Amino acid sequence: MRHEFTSSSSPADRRLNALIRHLATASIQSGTAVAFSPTSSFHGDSIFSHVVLAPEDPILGVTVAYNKDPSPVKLNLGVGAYRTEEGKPLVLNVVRKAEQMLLNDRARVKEYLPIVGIADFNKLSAKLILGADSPAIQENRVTTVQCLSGTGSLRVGAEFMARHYHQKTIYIPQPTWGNHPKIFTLAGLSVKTYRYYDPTTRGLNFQGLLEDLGSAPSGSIVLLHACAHNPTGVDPTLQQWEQIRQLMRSKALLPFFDSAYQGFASGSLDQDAQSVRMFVADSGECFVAQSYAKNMGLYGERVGALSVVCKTADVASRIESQLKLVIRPMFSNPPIHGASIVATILKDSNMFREWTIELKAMADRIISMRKQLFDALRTRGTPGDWSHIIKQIGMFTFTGLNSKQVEFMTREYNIYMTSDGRISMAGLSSKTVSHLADAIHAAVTRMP
Ligand code: PLA
Repeated sequence: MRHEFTSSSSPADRRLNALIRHLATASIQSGTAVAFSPTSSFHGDSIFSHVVLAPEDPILGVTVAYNKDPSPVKLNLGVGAYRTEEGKPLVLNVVRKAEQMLLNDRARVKEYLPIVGIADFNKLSAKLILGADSPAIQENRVTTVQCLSGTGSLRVGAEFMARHYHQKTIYIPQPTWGNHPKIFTLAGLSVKTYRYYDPTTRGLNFQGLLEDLGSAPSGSIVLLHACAHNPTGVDPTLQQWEQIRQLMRSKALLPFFDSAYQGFASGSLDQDAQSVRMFVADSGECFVAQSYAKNMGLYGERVGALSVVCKTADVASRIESQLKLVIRPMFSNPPIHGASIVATILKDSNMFREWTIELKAMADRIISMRKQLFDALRTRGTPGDWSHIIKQIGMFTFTGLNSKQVEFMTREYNIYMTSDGRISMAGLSSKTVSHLADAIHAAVTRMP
C-alpha cells in the first residue's frame, strides 16, 4: 500500500501530478490565489467565472432537446432505450416480480456490499456471457466485479489496464459509441481507431479492419462490440470473427469486449455471446464489460459487470485484488438493488425463462420495426437503397442520413436523433413509422 502512495510512475499518479502543477501555475498566473478574499467573493466575479458552458452530450443531449419540444407528434429516436408499441418505457414483468420478492424479504438489509459487489451476481454474469459450461469458469480463471453498468465496467477495466498492462494503446472501431474514446482517454490509455464501417456498402469494411489490426503494435488492446455494433448495426459474420480471432491471437492483441446488447441482436442470449465465447474457447485472455441496461431494461439502476478471463486461477485472483484498488477510490462499492434483481432472475430457472421470452419479444418488435420502416420507404418510392435497414441488427439503424438532413427532420418533423444519422429502432412503433418515413422521404428528396 505504501508503495501505491509514494510511487509516481503510474498513469493515474502522473495525471494527478500534472493536474496539480497545472492548477498551481494557473492560479499564480491569473492571480486568483492572491486575489481571493471573502469580500471579493461576495461582490466580485465568481471564482468560477472562467468556467465555460459545455455542449450537451451528443446522445443524451438529444433527449434534453426532445423534452423541451412541446409538439404532440415529437419522436425521440436518439438514446437507445426500448419503448413499447404505445411509446412507453418498459419495465419487464420478470423484473417487477423480482423486485416484489426482494421487497417481501424482511431479512434484506442495506449494508455496504463488498468492493467487488454481490458474489452470486458476479458468478451468474460470467456464466451468462461465457456460457454455463465454460472451462474458464470451471477452472476459476475468471474474475468478475460488479460495476456501474456498461460504462462503469469499461472504465474500471480501462483504469486497470492503464496501471498494469504494458501496452497503453487501445484500438476502437471507426465509428463507435461516442463515449468510448472519452472513457479510455480519461483512464489514461491512448486511443487509436481501426476501420470498421464502409459507407459505400453500408456494411463491414472487413479488409480495412484486418489491415489496421494487422499493423497495430503487438500487444495493443482492441475494443470489440460483442454484438449489435453501435451505431452501425453491422456485425462480422462468425467466419469473419474467426479470422479476427486468429489475427489478434497471432499478434497478441488483447480483446476488450463491450457487451451492451446481449440478446438484442438476435433475440438469443447464447447466439449474441458467440463472438466472446470464441475468444474464450482458445484459452487466451480477454476482458468483457457487460451491461444489463438494455437486455433487462435496468437502464437507470446501473447494473453491469467486468470479467477478466485469465490463463490461471492465480493470476485471476491477483487481478481481482488490483481491481478492488481501482474501485475503492472510484465509487467504493456498487449499489445493491439492481444487481439483486439480476441475481434473483438469473438464479431461478423459471424466472430466467420468463426473461428470455420478454427479451425475445423486445428484439422481435425491433426487427418488425425495421421491416415496417423499410416497407414504408419503398411505398413512398424514397430514392436510394434502404435494404440496410433490414440487414442491420440490434437497437440502431445507421441510416446514412447526413447532419443537414437530420437537422431538417428535427426542425420540420420534430424527430430527434443523433447527428450521425443513427436512429433507435426501439423508440419507433407502428403508429409512428409513417411519420418517420415521411420525414426521411422529405429529407432525402428536398436535401439530396
Ligand atoms: N456500450 C455501448 C456500445 C453502448 O451503446 C452503451 C449505451 C453502453 C456501452 C453503456 O451503457 P450503460 O452504461 O447504460 O450500461 N449506449 C446508449 C446510451 C444506449 C448512452 O449513450 O449512454 C446509446 O444510446 O448509445
